Formats: sequence, structure tokens, C-alpha cells
Amino acid sequence: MEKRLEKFEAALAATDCDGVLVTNLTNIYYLTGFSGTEATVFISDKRRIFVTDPRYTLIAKDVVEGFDIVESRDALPEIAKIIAEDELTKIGFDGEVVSYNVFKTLEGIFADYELVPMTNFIENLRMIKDESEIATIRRACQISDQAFLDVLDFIKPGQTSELDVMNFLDARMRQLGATGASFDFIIASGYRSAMPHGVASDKIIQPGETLTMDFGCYYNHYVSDMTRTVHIGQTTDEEREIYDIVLRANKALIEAVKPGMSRIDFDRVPRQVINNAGYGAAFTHGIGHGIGLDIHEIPYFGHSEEPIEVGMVLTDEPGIYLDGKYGVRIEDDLVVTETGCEVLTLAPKELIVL
Ligand SMILES: [Mn+2]
Repeated sequence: MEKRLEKFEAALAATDCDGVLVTNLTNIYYLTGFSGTEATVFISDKRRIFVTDPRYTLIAKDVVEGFDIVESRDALPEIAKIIAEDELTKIGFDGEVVSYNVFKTLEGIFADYELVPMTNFIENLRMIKDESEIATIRRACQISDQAFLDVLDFIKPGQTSELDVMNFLDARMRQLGATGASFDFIIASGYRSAMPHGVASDKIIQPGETLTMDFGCYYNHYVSDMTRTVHIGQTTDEEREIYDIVLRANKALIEAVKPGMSRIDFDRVPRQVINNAGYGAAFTHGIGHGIGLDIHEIPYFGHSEEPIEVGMVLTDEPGIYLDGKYGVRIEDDLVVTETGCEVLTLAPKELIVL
């Protein structure tokens, strides 16, 4: 944590802000290890303040190191009072997540300062994971891998609904050590699998259908996010071909990823495989996103020449969606290494027919 704070302070020194007000709880967890629901943090080159209300004071004193811990139900005026003599001029705030109403409040309380929105300031630090973060995400992925293997035995074509699958995966991952689902699972069978974000419904999974399962868990605050598509009963030649194209796209990216690759190319390499097969128009979303404390976090791809860097954890999730028929998506989580990448989701992805 202290290392993380030092990185934060080095990044702050490179801006023209004297201090930063942090209100986003995920960012506060990242900087302090505190995971309660009420806290405000202020960091300048003069001090580090952690404010929480009386419900959390004891936990904060136990967990949070390197900060002055202040108990208050009204954090912002309290911080303004503490820093009044510090001769600060510009104060940054996590502009990405502060609502207009909160901003008006900030303007009132910090009227003597210039307020500067610091978009993605902490998110940029979060983008590069350290060894312990990677180990945690690796474990979250192992839990998802195991739940996927187990759900294959659970599914009874003609009897099991999409909601049954969702609830099985959720419960199984909790049994394996997860603290919860990392998002609303997409469990989509048959014609519904053509909807890239078809959340689970009460539809029964029938023989002859494809079944797309996009799911993940929280493990020690970090997420996993994986997708597997399986076939039920029998498959057609076209279904096998579509599956093979998506799998080749997914693998092409795993082969190609290395530090220094541009974000545009991260999207382009797998998309090219699908384009070349003639299904470019049916791949209707971006190739992936960063994961970590949030299920969707920077970087995103497709528009930026900025490089992929060692320590990023990224999803690789090409798909083909045939409206009215079915869809296929395969998603892995990758961590970028010095020489390429390590695939964290290791559940089988050769075509499975149940
Ligand atoms: Mn994803």
C-alpha cells in the first residue's frame, strides 16, 4: 500500500495540483485497503487525511496506514478546515465520477481553491497490476474455470433454464471462495445468444441450440470475466465454422499480444480474422477491456495508438452474432508479460457439444 501511495504521490508531483480529493470508493480501496461504504481521502505533499463516519472509525484505524484518520459525518468541510493553513492553490478531484451536484458542493466548500478534474488519474495507476493483484485475479479466474466445468454436468437440455445456469454458476463460485458475481451474467441460449448482452431469462435451454455463458466472480475485491459458448445436442456445419472463426480470432490475439503493441492493433488483429472470414459486420462490439477492481476499466481499444504495457490485465472476447439465429463469443482474461501474455482463464475452449 505504501508503494502504491508513493506512486500516487510521484504522479501528483508531475501535475500542477497541490492536492487531490478522492471520493470514489474503489479508488479509496486501492489507495488505503479500506472497503467500507463511507470515506473521503485527501492527499497533498503536506498530509494524507482519511475521513470516515463513526460506524467505520475502528475498522479504518485497523486497516488504513499512513493517514491521519479523522472521524466526521461531514467530510468535505472537515478537510477544508484541516488544510486551511497549508497554502494550497489547485486541488484535483476524481472528475470521472463526481456528479454535478457534488461538484457544486465542492465549489462552495473549496471556494478559495482552483478545482481541477483529474480524469483517470488513479485509474491510470490501477491499469498496471502488481504481482499480488495478478495473483488475486488468477485465483478469481481459476474459480470461474472450475465453475464452468461443473456447470457442464448441471445442464439438462429441455429442463434447465438460463436462470438456473446463472444461479448455479453464482452459487458454485461462492462455494469455491468467491464473494459474489462480478456482474449480471449473460446466459443466452438459441436465438437469444445472438444478443451480445442477453442477460439470463427463464427460457429453457433446448437441444440443437448454442449456449453463451459470460460470467465471473469477485475474489478478494478483484474480478474475473470469461465467456464460453457450448452447443447442445447437435451442431450444423455452419455453427462449427462460426465457432472455429471466433476461436481463431481469440487465439490470434493471444499469439500477438506483447508489450508495446498499440491499442488499435489489440483490436485489429482478432477483428481481421473475422473480417477475412466474411463476418466482420457480425462482430458488433470492441475486442475487450481492462479488468481489476472493476469489471470494466481502462484501457479500452480500437481508437488509441497508446501501447499495451506489462502488468495490464485485459479481456480478449471476439464474437459473431447472427440475428435471429445464434451467436458465439469466447472470452479470456490475459495478463501482459515481458515476452507476451499469460492466459488466466484456462477452461477448455475447443468446441464442446453437450
Ligand atoms: Mn468482458
